[in-house]
Amino acid sequence: MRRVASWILVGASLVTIGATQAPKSPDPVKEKRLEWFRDVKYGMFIHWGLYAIPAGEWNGKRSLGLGEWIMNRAQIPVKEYEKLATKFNPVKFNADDWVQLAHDAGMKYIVITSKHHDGFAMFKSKVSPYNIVDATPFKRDVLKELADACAKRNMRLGFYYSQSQDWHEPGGAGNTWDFGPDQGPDQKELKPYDKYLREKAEPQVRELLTGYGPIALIWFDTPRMMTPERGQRFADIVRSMQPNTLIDGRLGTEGDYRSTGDNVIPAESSTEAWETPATINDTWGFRADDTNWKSPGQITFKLIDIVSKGGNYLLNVGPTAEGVIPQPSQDILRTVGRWLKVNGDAVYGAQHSPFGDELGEYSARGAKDVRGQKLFLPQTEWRVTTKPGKLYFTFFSEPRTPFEIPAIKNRIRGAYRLADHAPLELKTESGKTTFNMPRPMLDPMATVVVVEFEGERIER
Ligand code: JFZ
Repeated sequence: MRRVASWILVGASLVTIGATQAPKSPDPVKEKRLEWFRDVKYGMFIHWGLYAIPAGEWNGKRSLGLGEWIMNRAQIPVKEYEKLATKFNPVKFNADDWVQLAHDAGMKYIVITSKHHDGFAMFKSKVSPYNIVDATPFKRDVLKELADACAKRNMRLGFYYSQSQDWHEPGGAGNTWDFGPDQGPDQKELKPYDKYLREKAEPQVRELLTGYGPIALIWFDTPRMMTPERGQRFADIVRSMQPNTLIDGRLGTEGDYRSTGDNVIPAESSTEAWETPATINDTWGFRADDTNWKSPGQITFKLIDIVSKGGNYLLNVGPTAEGVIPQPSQDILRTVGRWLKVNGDAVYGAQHSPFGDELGEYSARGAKDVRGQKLFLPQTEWRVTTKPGKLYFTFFSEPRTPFEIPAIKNRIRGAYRLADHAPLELKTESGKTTFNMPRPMLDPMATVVVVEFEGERIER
């Protein structure tokens, strides 16, 4: 077994994420569970909780970092932070609108925070009164409303659940300012961590798998102190209650797919199922001051880049305390959605590139990146995805010279532009096939050319 661990600074603390990659033969039950996940490619992440009220500011002072980490960054005592619940009243929340947005955006699944590190449940819970129904004036179970809205539109729904960090509970990991240091590695109980797991986290995961219909996946996160045994208890709950529910790569024991680091897109393809969780600006939970939006063009590139490497893109929005997804996020997502309506064949159900040279190359001078790994110099001119008998070349800029299709053994049958099915003339000379892109490119964001070949798969 190879253990891939990446370290990253989150807030003020060091977190480790491990994903175990076992080079064993694929488990057919797991592959069956993963079928839909491998096809959908693009999902909406939603980080929503009490932290949307301070929105990056505490006691009139800007608190830097991720919006949902404010309790930790500003070391807000539980007794203080709890008061936010009495003010949480997102009267503009409308589950149907959110699902409609995901649909318009071309996203095929939604993952929402059911409980983030702050410990506040965004659903009715019998095991802790610290939840949206029992502790807020709003009193509505937003997860239930979202589950109903998703069911109506055939949108798959998954729940993020912070299994280890819970800053509200003395036993949960992470709250050192109220409760002192976490349980040490010597396993001497400094804090009643297992009591928290058994009395809050595990029963809440059971609740999530009971009252909300079929759950597409549970997105566990930051597995501090998650020994394989502790992780397995969660896996057993999920498997026994909803055997089709996927487990992400951050439980602390083997899940169904690999989660990359936040906003990290791997340099190369992988046939293993994987997902990049990513922000649309620089925060997950809403911050009033973060307007560093990625453009629709950047998002389209990242999506195609990810799909051409065999992964999924889980792109986040952070709704406000009123229950509104920020307008810039909506506009950006809908612009990408309009592109996908025309060009979605290159994405949904498509597989990774049969080539690879187009992605870029490692620095020949042996340079290292910030993580100390070999520096990869990406190329961004084009990407390719594939389906049986078809290659989808997506161009992000106009190739200056005739475009040369990488050498394949299959006979090429023809080529056309996906958006309008306009045929493209192919030239074959001494075994090399080229075409000229029509100018100007039809779409300033990206233009897809479909090349049809004989046979199902590319032979090289
Ligand atoms: C975690 C959370 O702490 C954060 O608030 C957010 O919910 C995000 C999606 O997940 O942060 C992480 C977890 C793992 C890595 C980076 C940030 N990682 O593996 O690089």
